[in-house]
Amino acid sequence: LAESSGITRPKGYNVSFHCNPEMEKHHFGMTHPMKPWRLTLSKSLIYSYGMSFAMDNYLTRAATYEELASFHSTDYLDFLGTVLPEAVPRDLENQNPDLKFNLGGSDCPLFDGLYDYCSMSAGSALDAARKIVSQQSDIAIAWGGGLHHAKKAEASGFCYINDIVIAILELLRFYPRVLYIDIDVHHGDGVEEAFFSTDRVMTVSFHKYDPNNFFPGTGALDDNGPKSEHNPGAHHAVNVPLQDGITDEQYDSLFNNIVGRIVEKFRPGAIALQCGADSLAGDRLGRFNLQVQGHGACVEFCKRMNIPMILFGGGGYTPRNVARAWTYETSIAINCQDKISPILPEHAPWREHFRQDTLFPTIEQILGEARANKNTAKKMQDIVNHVTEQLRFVQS
Ligand code: VJV
Ligand code: CA
Ligand code: ZN
Repeated sequence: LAESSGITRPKGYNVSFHCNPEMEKHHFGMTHPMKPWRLTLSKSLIYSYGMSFAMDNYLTRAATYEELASFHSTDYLDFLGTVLPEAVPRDLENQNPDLKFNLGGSDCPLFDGLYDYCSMSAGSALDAARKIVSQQSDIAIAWGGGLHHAKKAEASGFCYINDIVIAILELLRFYPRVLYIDIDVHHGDGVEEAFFSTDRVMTVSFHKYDPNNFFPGTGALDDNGPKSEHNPGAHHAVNVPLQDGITDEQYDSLFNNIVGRIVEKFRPGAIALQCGADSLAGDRLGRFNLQVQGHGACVEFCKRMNIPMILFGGGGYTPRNVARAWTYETSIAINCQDKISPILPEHAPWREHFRQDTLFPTIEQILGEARANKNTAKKMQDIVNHVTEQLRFVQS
């Protein structure tokens, strides 16, 4: 299979792929936008292309309580580990005085096996981080991670455990500086907040920003870390607020410009890239016009810098497009993006679920008509100018 598809191991570097099929079986509820099954769909497309032959594949374990406690409070973990789905009365969601930590509402419901689901997601992320730290992998992939909203003692926006923060803490045992980049359509608030007071992590999130109408409402251009000059974390949070309908061309030019400058100045030893696929056109919750190519171009840009990197998943609420993006991005990691067929493999499971048989549907195929683009050239330039100015305060 690998030979017939022309996919071979990349020369001179290693890619590892970390997943736990048990994680994919969990359910947030019938109509909840977060569908762990999208991980099964993604993986089956990746395997159909024969890409597993070009990577080290690991079945990951669940993270231990102690590992989760490297970031989360034990009060929160103890509650998460013992609360039962029955704790939510069906007609009184969130009214139950026994529910705490923002658990049990419609965004962060309680479901069977919740604690297992969370510890598996964190386990994949930690395994990926350890492969990077031990230098056995140059790129480690954890599509089941990327749950960037979870706080030390609070669930938020479909996220309960912040696997990214836990993985970055592991990277910090070895690397003096880590760069976190977030291309999910939502602001990466949980990761930003976790590293607010250190200059060893820079965070940069690209997101739709509309404080009153789009979750979580934070991430303005001038939210750049603690204002106090005595706090080393000052200036180490970069926020790129965007509007509906941004295109591949605009996004990629902004991404390359901003990430290029940050890497030049901050010189990270490792990169953690959250690849939330809800920034794609046609996403159930997203508002952008990105295509699989434009989303993947961000991964390609980061890879070309030759810095050890973890690729995390994240959001993504139209599973067929999530699977396309994470498949294309896996092919970029193993450097076979020019070898794989743009036509989905004949034998790909759920092939009819993809609607079109291409890996790269056009905006017209996805949406009928493109969403209006509200991002002006002036706004884009203002963002670049602000970040350029901000970086003057970052020590190299
Ligand atoms: O906008 C919100 C919060 C509300 C309260 C809860 N209602 C349902 C929605 C409005 C203010 N939450 C966002 C959370 C987005 C999380 C994104 C996570 C990630 O991609 O960044 C990383 C994994 C939101 N937007 C849409 C919904 N919640 C939503 C939740 C549902 C739903 C439909 C939409 C929950 C259950 C059901 N339908 C059945
Ligand atoms: Ca983001
Ligand atoms: Zn999101």
